[in-house]
Amino acid sequence: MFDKVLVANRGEIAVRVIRALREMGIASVAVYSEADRQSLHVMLADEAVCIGPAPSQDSYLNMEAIISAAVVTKAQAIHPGYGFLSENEKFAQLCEICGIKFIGPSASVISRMGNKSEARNTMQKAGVPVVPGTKEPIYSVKEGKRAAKKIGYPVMIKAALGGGGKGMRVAESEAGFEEMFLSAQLETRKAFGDDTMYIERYVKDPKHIEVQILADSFGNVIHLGERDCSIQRRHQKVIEESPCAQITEALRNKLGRTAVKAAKAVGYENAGTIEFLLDGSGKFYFMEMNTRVQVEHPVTEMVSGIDIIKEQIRIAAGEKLSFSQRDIKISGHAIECRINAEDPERGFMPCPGTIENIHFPGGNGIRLDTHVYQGYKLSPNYDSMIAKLIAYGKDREEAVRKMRSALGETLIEGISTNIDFDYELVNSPAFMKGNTDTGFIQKHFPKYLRK
Ligand code: MV4
Repeated sequence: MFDKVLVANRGEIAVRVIRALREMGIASVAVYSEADRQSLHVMLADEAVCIGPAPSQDSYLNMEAIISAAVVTKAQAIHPGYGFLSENEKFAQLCEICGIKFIGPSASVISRMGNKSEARNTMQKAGVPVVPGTKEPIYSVKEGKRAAKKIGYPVMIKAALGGGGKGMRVAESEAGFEEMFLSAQLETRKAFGDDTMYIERYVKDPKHIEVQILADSFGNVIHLGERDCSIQRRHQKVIEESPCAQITEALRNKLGRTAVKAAKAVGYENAGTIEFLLDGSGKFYFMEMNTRVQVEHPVTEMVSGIDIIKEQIRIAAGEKLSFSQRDIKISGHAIECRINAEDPERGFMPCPGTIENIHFPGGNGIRLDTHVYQGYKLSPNYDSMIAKLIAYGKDREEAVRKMRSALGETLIEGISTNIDFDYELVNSPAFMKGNTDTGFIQKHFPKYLRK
């Protein structure tokens, strides 16, 4: 096992990883930007190294500074968290070259899954279902139109290097294709310096279901069941839960087995997530593979009893998984609400400021992952998520009741947050029925999508 690990991240996930390291008896090294001197992850780590100015480009994305911090402090491994460098193949490669273990999959797997079109082809070859679509990269309107006609409208135009909704457009018919294709391609070129596109049949209002997998370096792969992350606002997840409320046990098992097959097909190592779209008729399709730990991993931890961060560290240290699929038992139900420093009255604009007063909820089955505290100053340089509230109950109804109670108890003064919005969603009849799909907010809360 490692003696010392560097955490190349900030915020709640850095705190989460540092706690896991401490519990495992491993020393932790935090890195921080000039804006984060007073951050909780800096205070909780055994050592901390300043890696640059506030802008992420100059600090949390500065590979050389982070590698240098690991070398100077003699850290043997780096945990990248999510976001920042977590899915950067060059960073994983740089770690490999410098003899520092990157806690995640190999650079080559990150790269192969980072190209969504290539990932699609790889999965199709492995027998994992994908939405009918193009195999060859598409660069022009002419090629695109020909492909779309074959697939059948409506189609979804996507960027090979896309993700999070960037470079993605729906074309309802051939008449609107050119405009949609060109705007998606322009967005892609600007964002990723690449204009490779692919096209799929459009699936209307699917559920976003993702399966958590763990793979060790001996080829053992298991899954920890699914999460329903359908409730999103402008491609930002708002509420996640596990298990999904509306699928059969047969479908659940099929999703799990398919995710394991997908991970094995790419020789995956460490924790990963396979994203699927599930349509109204129960058919599901591979979308993307996320080669990192996810924001919403706690809901899976609550229902499986497995500490995903600790497993990531054990796997990276070369340990075998200490359990098999048979040992995994999913019980109860967990729901997560993201708490963001943003103003629902102003189109969910991020609104940094100082947290003047804060009261965290608690009690049986309540978990709160956060890096903020009374007096904490939120920097405008980073993501607006300030906390994740997770409620665990013996069944979905109990989890919903606990979440409702815990949201009601939460008090954050000094900044605007989306807590009331979370409360409204959780209390809606549609949510209580488990009636989630990616059109949920559009359908039930259209006022929150205007502006
Ligand atoms: C789709 C789709 C419908 N049909 N692909 C959005 C981000 C990226 N991960 C994939 N996304 C979608 N791909 C086809 N062929 C609908 C979405 C989508 C979506 C997916 C998950 C969660 C929320 C979403 C909101 C809008 C669209």
